[in-house]
Amino acid sequence: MGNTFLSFALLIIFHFSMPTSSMKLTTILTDQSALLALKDHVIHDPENVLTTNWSASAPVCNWFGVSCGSRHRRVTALDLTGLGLVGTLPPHLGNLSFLSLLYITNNSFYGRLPAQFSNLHRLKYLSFGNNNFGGEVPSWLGSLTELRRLFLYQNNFKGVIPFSLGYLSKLEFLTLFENQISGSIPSSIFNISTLQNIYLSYNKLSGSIPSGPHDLLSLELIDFSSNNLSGHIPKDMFDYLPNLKELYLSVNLLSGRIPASLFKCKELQMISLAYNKMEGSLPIEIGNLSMLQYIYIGRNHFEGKIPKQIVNLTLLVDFDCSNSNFTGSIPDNLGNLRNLKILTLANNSLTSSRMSFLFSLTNCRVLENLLFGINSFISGELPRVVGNLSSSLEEFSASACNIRGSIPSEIGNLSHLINLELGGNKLIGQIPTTVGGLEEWQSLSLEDNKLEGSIPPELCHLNKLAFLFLTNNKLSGPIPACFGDLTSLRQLFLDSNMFSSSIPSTLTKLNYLLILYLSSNSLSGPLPIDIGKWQVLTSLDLSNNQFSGDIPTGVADLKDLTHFSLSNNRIMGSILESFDELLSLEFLDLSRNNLSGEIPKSLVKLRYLKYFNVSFNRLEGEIPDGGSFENYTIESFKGNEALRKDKLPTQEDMIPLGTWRRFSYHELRQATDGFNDSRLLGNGSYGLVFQGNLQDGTVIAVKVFKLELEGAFKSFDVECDVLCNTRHRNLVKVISSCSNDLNFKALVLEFMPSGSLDKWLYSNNQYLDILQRLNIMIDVASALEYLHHGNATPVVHCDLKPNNVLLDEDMVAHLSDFGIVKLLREEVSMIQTMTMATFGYMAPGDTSNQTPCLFFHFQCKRSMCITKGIIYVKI
Ligand SMILES: *[C@@H]1O[C@H](CO)[C@@H](O)[C@H](O)[C@H]1NC(C)=O
Ligand SMILES: *[C@@H]1O[C@H](CO)[C@@H](O)[C@H](O)[C@H]1NC(C)=O
Ligand SMILES: *[C@@H]1O[C@H](CO)[C@@H](O)[C@H](O)[C@H]1NC(C)=O
Ligand SMILES: *[C@@H]1O[C@H](CO)[C@@H](O)[C@H](O)[C@H]1NC(C)=O
Ligand SMILES: *[C@@H]1O[C@H](CO)[C@@H](O)[C@H](O)[C@H]1NC(C)=O
Ligand SMILES: *[C@@H]1O[C@H](CO)[C@@H](O)[C@H](O)[C@H]1NC(C)=O
Ligand SMILES: *[C@@H]1O[C@H](CO)[C@@H](O)[C@H](O)[C@H]1NC(C)=O
Ligand SMILES: *[C@@H]1O[C@H](CO)[C@@H](O)[C@H](O)[C@H]1NC(C)=O
Ligand SMILES: *[C@@H]1O[C@H](CO)[C@@H](O)[C@H](O)[C@H]1NC(C)=O
Ligand SMILES: *[C@H]1O[C@@H](CO)[C@H](O)[C@@H](O)[C@@H]1NC(C)=O
Repeated sequence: MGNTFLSFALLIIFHFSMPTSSMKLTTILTDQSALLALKDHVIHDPENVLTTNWSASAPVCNWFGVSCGSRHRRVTALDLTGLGLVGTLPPHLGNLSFLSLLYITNNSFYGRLPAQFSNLHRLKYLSFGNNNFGGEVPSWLGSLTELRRLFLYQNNFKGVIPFSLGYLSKLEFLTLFENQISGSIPSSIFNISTLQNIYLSYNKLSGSIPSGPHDLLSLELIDFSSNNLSGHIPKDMFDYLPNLKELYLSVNLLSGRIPASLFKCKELQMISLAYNKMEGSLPIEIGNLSMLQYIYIGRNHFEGKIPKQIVNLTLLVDFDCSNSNFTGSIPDNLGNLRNLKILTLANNSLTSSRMSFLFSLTNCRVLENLLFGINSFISGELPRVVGNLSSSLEEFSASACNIRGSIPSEIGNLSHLINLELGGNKLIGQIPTTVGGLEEWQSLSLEDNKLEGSIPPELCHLNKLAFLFLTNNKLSGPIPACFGDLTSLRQLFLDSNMFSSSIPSTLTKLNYLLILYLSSNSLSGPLPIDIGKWQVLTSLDLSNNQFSGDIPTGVADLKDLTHFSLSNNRIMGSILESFDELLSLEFLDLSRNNLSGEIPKSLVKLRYLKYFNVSFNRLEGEIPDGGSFENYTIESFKGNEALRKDKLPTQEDMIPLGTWRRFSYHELRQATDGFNDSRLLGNGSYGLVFQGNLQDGTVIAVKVFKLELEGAFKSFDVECDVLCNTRHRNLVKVISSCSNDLNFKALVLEFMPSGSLDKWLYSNNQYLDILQRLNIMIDVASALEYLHHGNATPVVHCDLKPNNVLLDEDMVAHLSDFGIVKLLREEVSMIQTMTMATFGYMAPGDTSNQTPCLFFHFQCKRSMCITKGIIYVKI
């Protein structure tokens, strides 16, 4: 206020006393008051720049960030970049009529841009980048026709790109990335013949790219990536962009082929089309773009071969064609690409005879990342020549490529390797001892192979190793005691191997361990007494071993633990009261041990606990009440003879009521148009199945039991019993049941949109390929395996046939119709299994001359049912 008044007073005095130079002074004072207005609008000035330096007693032209013209002394530039200022911009700045540069970059200004700025007709350089400005991108920007650079990036601008920007006929840089701008790209901006760089990435732009030809001789960079652009890239887009060097169109919804006009851009150094829906091949003309350094075309639907012309691109640094549909062999002369640093071929259908491409790649002496995993047709052994790959190699990723044979010891030569991925192959033999030399190693993935022998102690030298994945191999021997030296370890997966002996006491030295999986081995002995040292552990799975002794009290110190399984061991003693301190727990499985005593009441405090299982122990007393315990079913507690059951949910409530949606007869009637025939999906052994549409749009299947049939009541009970007590991805899920005493009983089931397997097998117009058949087979076998072994009471389906196998939208099979299952309760199991010794299931032979292509067959032997999926495929 004071300043403004003073300026005003001065202004009047000068007006009267010095009339000749009044205009000049007036305008200098205008500039001063505009800047003081800005100072007033700044509410936070962390470096006190404006507060201390912008003083009315000093000439404006000496103020920090201000430059003036040498003759007229008017403010020509205001650069306040990176001062951490917070506030708004006052309209007064629109009075700085000589301003040619206004840089407000890297502050925290907010609010809208005042329309008065449209008076700044001399502005050439304008940046509001990296602030919190909002509102629409103003269309008056189009009147600042002297603009060369317009930077609005990293703000919260909304709305569309104004068509008027096309009037900025001298614009060279248009930079709008990281805003919330929507709508389509106006064709007008391609009319700006002076444009050099357009950055529109990370917005919400949609629609298609304006069609060409765009006659922009200066244009060097187009960045439209990370938007929602769709449609084809216009054919003529690149017709007259002879100087284009960088093209970024990745992460959009673009479709169609790469337009031929692109290959006219001989200066191109960067092509980024990744994450789109583009198709067709990578044209051989790619080899003509001899300046190319970066090609990113992964995550599209490209197909065909990688053109051999690619090896002419001698400047190429990075080539990524991953996650597409490329076929044919990997070129054998990629070694010509002497500048290649990153080669990503992963997740295609590429082939290579004996991995011959690796020999040539040894010539790429600066190669850092080589990824060719998930190419199931590669196959062959890993040649010893991998040891001759570039010594700069940091990543070698070849998972799921059908690699056979053993890991060559030469891998130990790759002294800068950080990440090695060879999971999901068919590797045999031992882990080579030479790995001990790979001091930079941080991640080693060898899971899902057939590696054997013991872990070489040399592995313990890798003191940067953070991730070790050895799951599902045939590794044996003890866990090396020297593992305690791997102090960087964060995740250790040794599960599903043949490790024996006890957990070495040194393992608790691994203070940073987050995940430890040791399940399904032959480990024994007590749990580490100082288990509490694993202070940041979030997941601990020790299930399916022979661990014994008590649960150490230190467990209570594992405050971050969310997942804890000790299932199927020989753990004794009681469940510690202090488990109630493990407040992060979501999953706790103590089933199948020798635990005794009571379940501590305090466990009800564990409010995130979603899964709790103490079944098959020797627990006694009452099941605690309340908290998350309200949600557990009998499954969690069964097999504990002395556990008092009166509090347990009754059969009707077996799926916790809270999670059930209740339906009235009326609702179901409405959903199925009064059980209309047109809604009929099928006819089960004891009921009709209707499709129902609930008012909220959910589609359900309603199985209405034919109560007039003898056995239907029992069937309802049995089906309820089975479905309510079993949960498996390949069983049809029950949503609710509805029963009004005597005359209506129904089950509300998950709707399976793809119908029954029967329908698919005998249809003339629907067809399942071999892979789908195999998957269905596996799904059904998994369901049976679960029914037979996954529960205390084995369940035998007894009516397995294609029309009881239902398919969801992803063609995952779900077994249904449990109306005549047999529950092999312990007391009768012997007798029943005897009679079932030759029991088998087979789909009824068909009547037409079309042989069913899929049979199921399994046998029950002794007290165990063994599931054997046998597929007869008709060719
Ligand atoms: C204001 O900053 C400018 C540029 O850094 C400097 O030359 C001038 O001396 C400063 N004035 C005051 C009063 O601090
Ligand atoms: C803005 O700040 C970022 C991060 O501190 C920095 O990288 C960038 O160069 C700055 N921009 C300008 C124009 O100073
Ligand atoms: C581009 O400029 C030409 C000539 O200046 C004009 O006729 C045309 O309408 C403009 N197109 C767009 C989309 O602005
Ligand atoms: C992207 O566009 C599609 C249609 O082309 C639309 O369905 C989707 O909602 C859009 N996504 C965003 C984030 O705007
Ligand atoms: C690409 O190069 C080949 C030979 O080097 C030439 O015949 C062809 O015309 C070129 N294609 C284009 C589109 O320039
Ligand atoms: C790959 O090609 C096959 C057959 O040409 C097609 O069915 C499949 O959808 C394609 N996959 C992708 C990811 O484009
Ligand atoms: C690739 O280079 C070779 C030799 O330098 C040349 O003969 C061939 O024509 C080039 N191919 C293309 C497509 O440019
Ligand atoms: C492989 O690529 C396809 C198609 O882009 C993608 O859907 C799939 O998730 C990828 N698989 C992996 C394991 O990345
Ligand atoms: C029981 O489960 C329901 C549904 O999953 C959930 O909303 C509720 O919070 C759970 N109750 C407790 C006490 O955990
Ligand atoms: C110019 O800016 C406007 C606000 O946009 C003020 O209201 C005017 O007082 C100011 N003019 C002068 C001469 O300072």
